[in-house]
Formats: sequence, C-alpha cells, structure tokens
Amino acid sequence: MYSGRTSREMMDSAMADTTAYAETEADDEIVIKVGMLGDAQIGKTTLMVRYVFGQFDQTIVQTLGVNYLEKTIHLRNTRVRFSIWDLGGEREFLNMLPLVCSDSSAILFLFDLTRRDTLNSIPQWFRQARAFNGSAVPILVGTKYDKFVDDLWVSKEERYVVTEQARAVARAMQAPVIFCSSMHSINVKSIFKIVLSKTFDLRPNFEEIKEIGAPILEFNPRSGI
Ligand SMILES: Nc1nc2c(ncn2[C@@H]2O[C@H](COP(=O)(O)OP(=O)(O)O)[C@@H](O)[C@H]2O)c(=O)[nH]1
Ligand SMILES: [Mg+2]
Repeated sequence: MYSGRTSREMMDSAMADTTAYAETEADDEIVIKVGMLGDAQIGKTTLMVRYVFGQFDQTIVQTLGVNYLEKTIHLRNTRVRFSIWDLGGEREFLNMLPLVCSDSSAILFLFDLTRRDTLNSIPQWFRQARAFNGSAVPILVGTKYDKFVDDLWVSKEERYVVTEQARAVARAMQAPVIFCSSMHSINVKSIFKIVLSKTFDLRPNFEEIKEIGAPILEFNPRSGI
C-alpha cells in the first residue's frame, strides 16, 4: 500500500540504497528515483497512485510525511524500476525534503493548474530542492488539466496567463513542462517517459504539444521562446 511504510523504514531503505541510479548485477535492472514536490492538495499522491495502480483514487488521505511507491517498466532489454517519493505539501514536512531529493534522478515540481498560488510557489520549491540535489532532472508538471479546461473553473484568459507563466517558470528551471490529469488519465505516463528520455538522453518518441488550451507537453526547455 502506498502509505504503509513509516518514514523510519523509508529512511533505512534510503540509506541502504544510496545510489538511486543503480544497476544491479543480478539482473539488468536500473533504479530511477523520482521525487515529487509541490504545495498541499495539488494532486501529487493521486498522480503517483494513478501511474502505479492505474486508478483514480478519491479516498486518498492527506500525506503525512512521505509516500513511497515503485513501478517497474521495460525499456528494451532492461527493467527500469521507478522509485517514486512524494512529500506531503505542508510546511512541517520540509524536514523530510532531503529524503525525497537526495539521490533522485528526476524531481517533479507540481502545481495545480487551477490555483495560480501553487505555481507561484514553484521557484521556492526549486531552490529548496537544489540545495539537496544539484543534478536531478527537473520537470514542471501542471495537474488537474480536466478542471483547467472547464470554463466553470478557469476562463480562457486565465488559461492563457497560466500557460505562459508555466512556460516562463519552466524556462527559468531549464525544465520540460507538461499538463496532466490523473482523473482523465491525460499525459500521466508521458511524465515518466520524459523522465526516462531525459535521464538516458534518448529522443522522446512522441511529439510536443504547444497549443494553448491543449494538454501542453514541451520537453525542450527552450521551446516556446
Ligand atoms: N479534477 C481533478 N481532481 C484531482 C486530480 N488529481 C487530484 N485531484 C483531487 O485533488 C485533491 C488533492 O489530491 P492529493 O493527491 O491528495 O493531493 P496532494 O496533497 O498534492 O498529494 C483530491 O481531492 C483529489 O481527488 C485531477 O487530475 N483532476
Ligand atoms: Mg499527498
């Protein structure tokens, strides 16, 4: 279960497994640690559950501390094990930031597309994460795309403003930017494909999506300039 481990157990396993990007000799398995950061209630835990279990779970309880989940996929002849760490967004969990950030190959910086304040927080999350990990690939992820394109929640003008602001933040971080919906399963797998392509320096086998109002997927930080 995704919330079944105590932070003590996770701390122990983090210490035991100090290389996030480790190739085990017994089999061709590579472990890629992915950290997830962002304000509370933006859909971090929902996203990891959607990716790992393929379900949209509305009964997820607020993350107290850190959630940890794993998912193994196959890339050519290699097994790739994503080890995904999700930090509770409340400020009191900031002391666990090193646990999530250190040794991560990629860090997802998430914000809620329907709440500008959560995008405004990203530069601070980025600075804090960089203090513990200067080399992880950053990826900016806008959540709740289903709500973002609903006129009841977000006006057309607001969609334009948020998209342009997200691009500017992504450029400043030199990060790809992607909009997703865990509820409608839009771009969820693509996030982890971007993690793979950036980690292994592979050319992604899908096209960028740049049209305002579409589920944005821009993996070249300089695109859109
Ligand atoms: N409409 C919509 N709601 C979502 C989506 N993802 C998460 N939510 C809702 O947002 C709330 C917060 O989600 P949660 O995963 O607990 O956020 P966290 O605090 O960042 O881990 C919950 O009520 C979720 O059901 C999404 O893709 N679309
Ligand atoms: Mg959570």
